[in-house]
Amino acid sequence: MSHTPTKICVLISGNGSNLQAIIDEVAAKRLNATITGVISNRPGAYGLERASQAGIESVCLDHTTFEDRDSYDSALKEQIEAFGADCVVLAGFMRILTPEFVNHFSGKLVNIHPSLLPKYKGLNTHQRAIDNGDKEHGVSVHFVTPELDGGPVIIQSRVPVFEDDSASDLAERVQEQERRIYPLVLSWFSAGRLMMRNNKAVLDDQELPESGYASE
Ligand code: NHR
Ligand code: GAR
Repeated sequence: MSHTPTKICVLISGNGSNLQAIIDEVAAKRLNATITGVISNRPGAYGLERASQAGIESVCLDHTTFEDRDSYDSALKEQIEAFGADCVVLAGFMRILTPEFVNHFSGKLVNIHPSLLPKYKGLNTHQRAIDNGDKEHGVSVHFVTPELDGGPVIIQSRVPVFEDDSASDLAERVQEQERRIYPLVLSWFSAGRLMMRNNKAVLDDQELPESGYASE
């Protein structure tokens, strides 16, 4: 069955390697979607350059030029609506979003977080995994809810932590997995197979377990 392409709006703050992975999957026709716009909260984010290279509209909404979180988030909401999005993808987006914003896009808003949630919510996850002597680390894609990094997990991918890893070694290993799983999740979403119901992630009408889809 074919569907109309899902309209995706991607929110970034930096490099945009996840954005690039999504751009590439759309270009390869493995993801039935259109990226209608990219928004960065940071001027000079390299992801803005990637968007322009791919001919995608992009906007910088610099949070430092807004009075408070409410006014920032309402500008963000208007810009997303102007792009006409069915799905809002946080891809290295570094601003906490207000409950009003999150609830408005409930079920359409996803994030990729660099840890095996519920471990290491928040920032500096790679260094925290190393400092705790973890043998395993990874990444989670989850629906965004008002609870920071607390929304239902859709999928996780695990990587080993080696003895002499630096945080950037580990980040690189994790990001290799990110580029695999984020487009996969978006392909489920665009096929109408993935939704959030009663604060659970549901794939093909089945509630996913706490750690999300069991890949391998
Ligand atoms: N907003 C809500 N309501 N819920 C979530 O689950 C969210 C969210 C906004 C962003 C991404 C998240 C991550 O994957 C995310 C999930 C930023 C911070 C943060 O502390 C924490 C978690 C995440 C993103 N940001 C600081 C702030 O004051 C700014 C830090 C900076 O600019 O470097 O917003 O990790
Ligand atoms: C990714 O590793 C993502 O998991 C992480 O930032 C990186 C962004 O990379 N996200 C967060 O830490 C969110 N707070 P990218 O800009 O190259 O996609």
